[in-house]
Amino acid sequence: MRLKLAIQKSGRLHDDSMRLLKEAGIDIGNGVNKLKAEATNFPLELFFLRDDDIPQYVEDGVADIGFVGENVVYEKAKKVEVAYSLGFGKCRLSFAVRKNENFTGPSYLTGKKIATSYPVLVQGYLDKHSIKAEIHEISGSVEIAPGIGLADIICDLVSSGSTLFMNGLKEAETILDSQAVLIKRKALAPEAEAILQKLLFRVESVKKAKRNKYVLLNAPNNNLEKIISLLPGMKSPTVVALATPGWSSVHSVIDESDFWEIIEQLKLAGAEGILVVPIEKMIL
Ligand code: PRT
Ligand code: ZN
Repeated sequence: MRLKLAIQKSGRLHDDSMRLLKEAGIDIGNGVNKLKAEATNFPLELFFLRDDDIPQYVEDGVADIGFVGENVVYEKAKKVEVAYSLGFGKCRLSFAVRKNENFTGPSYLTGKKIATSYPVLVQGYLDKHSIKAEIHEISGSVEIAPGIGLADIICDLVSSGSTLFMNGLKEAETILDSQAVLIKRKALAPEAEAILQKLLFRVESVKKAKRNKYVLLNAPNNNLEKIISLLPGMKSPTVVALATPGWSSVHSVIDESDFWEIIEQLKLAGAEGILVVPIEKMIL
């Protein structure tokens, strides 16, 4: 059997979804049609769909799993499970007001006209704050609504903020932080679940590798202990004697978030010839 994965046919999530599969060592054959494709070296079948339709297809079992934005998952509110955060497609769903206006908090929305493609999420926010406002659902170009007098406020996805800026709007309040996630059907067959676990194991090792760097450096033996203490490594650093007496080569793995600070300290401790190399896969 094959695990059936739905991904976006074209759009912002398509390329990153395909890249992730490739990095996980999964080759996708050239599909005979544009709707489906099969992996040549992994029990996976791909369906190319509009992102809005993916939760429904997963709920119905047409696909077992899907890659889709959390914004779509929560707006569609289908019976699917969010199983894993994929780390791409990051954005936020935010209210935005005209740039000369002051959003003073949720009560500011009372009685206002709000244009959005996310009526369910916006209504949820209004209900949570016991606020009554008018929601105008529009499917695209939400940012032009205040300019043409259709709405006072919008609620739309933002990433860089330049779309809002170009339309004379400013971000006021975020109601959802979103990224692409892996959703799965509730009650997946055990065989499908086993393939999913294999896929997740690969995806996780790709993600871990991206967060870490392999570091090689030369250390004077008289300060070797200090240098080793700065480098945690997966177990402990590898130390190899250099041909030059009194020096060793030290190899280790460090986390991206600690990276610059550790490099600074290593230099202060006398480390030289520091090489930092990307890691392709990391299996712990
Ligand atoms: O055809 P299909 O229905 O599949 O695609 P679509 O047009 O509905 O979606 P698409 O490809 O635009 O976006 C797919 C997913 O990408 C979204 O559901 C989000 O999860 C994610 N994503 C990440 C974004 C953005 N960033 C984003 N910036 N989706 C849309 N935008 C839009 C936003 O709506 C606004 O118009 O980009 C504009 C704002 O961007 P900035 O950078 O100017 O702030
Ligand atoms: Zn869409």
